[in-house]
Amino acid sequence: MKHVENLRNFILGTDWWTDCDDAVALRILARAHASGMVRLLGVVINACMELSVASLDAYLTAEGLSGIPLALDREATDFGGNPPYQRRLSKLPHMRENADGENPVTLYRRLIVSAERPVDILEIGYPQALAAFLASPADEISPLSGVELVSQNRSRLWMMAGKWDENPGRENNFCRNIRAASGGEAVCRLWPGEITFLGFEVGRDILSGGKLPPDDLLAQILSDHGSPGGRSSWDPMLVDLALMGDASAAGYTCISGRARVDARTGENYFTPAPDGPHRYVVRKLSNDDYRDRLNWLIAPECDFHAFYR
Ligand SMILES: [Ca+2]
Repeated sequence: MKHVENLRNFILGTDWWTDCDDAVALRILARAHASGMVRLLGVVINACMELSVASLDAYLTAEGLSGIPLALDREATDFGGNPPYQRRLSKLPHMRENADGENPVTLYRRLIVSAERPVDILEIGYPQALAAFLASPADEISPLSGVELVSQNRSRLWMMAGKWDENPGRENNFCRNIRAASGGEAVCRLWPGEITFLGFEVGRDILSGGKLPPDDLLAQILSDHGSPGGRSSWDPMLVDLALMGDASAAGYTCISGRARVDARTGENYFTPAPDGPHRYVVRKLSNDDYRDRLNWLIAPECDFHAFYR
């Protein structure tokens, strides 16, 4: 285990919406937190349905993370679709409902101001709440703007979004609606440091979660989603990449440059440049290598410390 003073701090943004790979990703993060490898400071839900906080609070509680600060973007009700696994989760023990969810901008500002170390921001959902934080002005929490807080903290951003093997590319987290597109444009323009993107093309063909025992809660979520044999691994691959903290060690090469998102369409563009602030990852291992790694990380018998040592 890494020494406690070297603990990395994470804040996760998740849509917790119609896809189930967020739940796979959260299991890995919960284990990283429980094992003392990182400190998960809080979670921002950036798509809102009536059971958003109740279902996520119940899942986090079941995964050993009760009481973690939770925020909810209550305005983000327009993504469409029918979230398939939240109702069953909301019947499990939990303490909080939507009314208890903090304002996302307040949560980002509060947690980053009080962090004593750089905070890694992980985003596996829609980017508008993160964009609103970046654009936030001075307030009673801090005299600094959101952008200034990120600069001062030296935060890094890891983001599952975009499709980078095409230019322009189209992917759900940027393209779902105008809220997602304008948020994506703002994050790419305003974020004052490094951004590492993991795109649609990276996770699509890696199906994880199909080897879980049937009585595992995560297996139930995958089944409720209609993916009992495993689901594309966009979000868990992003979390694993951020936990490794090093793209090469996590099994990727990187293309550096500058990313841009069209605020109206959500299409993403990339201009390569060796010294650019943005990069996207490209797989360098076989599909089976990534799948087996993720399946092990979520398995009941996984020795988490041994894996990330
Ligand atoms: Ca997601």
